[in-house]
Amino acid sequence: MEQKWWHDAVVYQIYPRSFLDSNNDGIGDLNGIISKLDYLKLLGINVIWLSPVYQSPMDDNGYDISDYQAIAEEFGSMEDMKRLMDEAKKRDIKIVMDLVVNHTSDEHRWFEQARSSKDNPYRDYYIWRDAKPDGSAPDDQQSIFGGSAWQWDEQTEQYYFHLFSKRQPDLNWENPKVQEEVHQMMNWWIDLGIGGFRLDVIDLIGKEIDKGITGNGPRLHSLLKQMNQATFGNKDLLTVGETWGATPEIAKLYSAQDRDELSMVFQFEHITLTWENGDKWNPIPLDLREFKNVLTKWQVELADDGWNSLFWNNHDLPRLVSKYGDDKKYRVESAKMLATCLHFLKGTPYIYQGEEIGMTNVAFDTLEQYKDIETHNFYKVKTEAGVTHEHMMGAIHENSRDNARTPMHWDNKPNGGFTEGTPWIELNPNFPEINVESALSDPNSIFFHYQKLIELRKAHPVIVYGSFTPVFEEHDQVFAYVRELDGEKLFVVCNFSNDNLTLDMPEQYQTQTLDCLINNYQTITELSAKLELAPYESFAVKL
Ligand code: TEU
Ligand code: CA
Repeated sequence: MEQKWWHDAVVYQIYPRSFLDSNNDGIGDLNGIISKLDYLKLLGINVIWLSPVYQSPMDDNGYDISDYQAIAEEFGSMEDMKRLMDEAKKRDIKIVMDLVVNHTSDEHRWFEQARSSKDNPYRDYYIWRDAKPDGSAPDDQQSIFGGSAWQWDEQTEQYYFHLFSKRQPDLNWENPKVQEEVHQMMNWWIDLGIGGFRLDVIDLIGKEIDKGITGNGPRLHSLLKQMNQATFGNKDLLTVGETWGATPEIAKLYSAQDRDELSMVFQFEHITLTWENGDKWNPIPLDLREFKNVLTKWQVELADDGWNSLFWNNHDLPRLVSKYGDDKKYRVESAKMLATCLHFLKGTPYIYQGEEIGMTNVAFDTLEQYKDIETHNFYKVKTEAGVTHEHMMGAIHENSRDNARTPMHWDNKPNGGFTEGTPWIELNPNFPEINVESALSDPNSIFFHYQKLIELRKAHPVIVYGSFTPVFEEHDQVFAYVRELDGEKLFVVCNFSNDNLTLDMPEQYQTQTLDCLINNYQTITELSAKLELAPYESFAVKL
């Protein structure tokens, strides 16, 4: 496998709205990010994935773009954006832009043109169909945000298609003009000096509407090859596709080196294990055996071909320590364990803002305190279908996207130092205990654990390129594995439970000479016949 700069990189995702507000209007902004680049440098990351900062009416917090080549006023200006890129570059940090091209905002000038008349040259940039004879929608395809995927347009008397909110009309990727416009826009950003793209719901662009195929459509990979050739192909950028429907086989189509499509994709198989039948509003407990099987499968299947993205959470998902750890008694231990578990796997790790200080899910009392469009749409859809308010509030507490979107905790001052104004969404009330200032003043904090993990990845090629072999495969509470490269062998053990455990250690791993790389309780000095593990204990040792 040809080595790439992003193989040993660690990416940090910023959700700008919730990161840091520099002008006290209650909304995070680009100047806020610039003022924290030294903090990110201290953490050690190489790349920032910036959630959308483009001009947008903010129906979906910027994932509804009305101008791809302008910055939303509330986030700053194009000058600020250029300054962010310059300042990041000085610190060897690259900026990966979020590319949302499955759809635009209904305020994008292409859509304004398209909806103005049936024969407008932009009409075909979007997907229009006639009503059925009885006036109803062309078919019963559903939006991912709930309700029909078809919206009636009064003026031109046709329906248009939207897989997300009705203010996010889907682009028609069958139209070569759409492809060209998007490629031009991408090249404009590449020329500005960005480090790559995170491609939002990219597996939807090959859709065949009339056959009801949305994900993994027949033209998807040829579209990506064309995009690659027309834009980032020979530019050595990091490109990561968001692909909810990827299996390892599909992931290799995107990311195998001879395919010339993307660097890597985000797969969600490990995430949806806690959703009953794929429904996040029916959360179910984590089955660690299943979780291990999924992660092991991805490690094994992409061992020689393709590349994994490694993540536990993002701006759409609950906080990792609440979902997979213990966000109360063992918050610090379990946050470190989860970090160790992920950062010793093969692939490129992603850290979501606040993860590095162990931020937790929030549980607002009322629906009104939530701001997310998906949360509100599904509350309505589900309660109208008979689901109780109590059930929905429980599901929202577990899985609402706003768990990830409450503002970053910088210190214990009012609003956690995020803003001196009124924050656009309330803070998690635990900010006085969990914040950056206190993390930086404690050498044993979660923050410094992440810093060490990032350093270790740079220092040990075995973490980046080594083989992966699971250990204790049948165990219900422990995820353990060995990584090996050119005679260097690492052994990683993670207790995912709050129990004290005793395991029988296979003879081959018993040793009195080892080097403990990282741990979250005592330093490991030897491995004997019995392995005693404290709640959420984890370590990585070099055998
Ligand atoms: O997410 C795609 C997507 O499918 C999610 O909406 C997902 O179904 C849900 O949030 C799971 O919790 C991407 C972006 O990451 C998301 O923020 C956008 O809202 C969406 O696309 C539309 O652009
Ligand atoms: Ca602001």
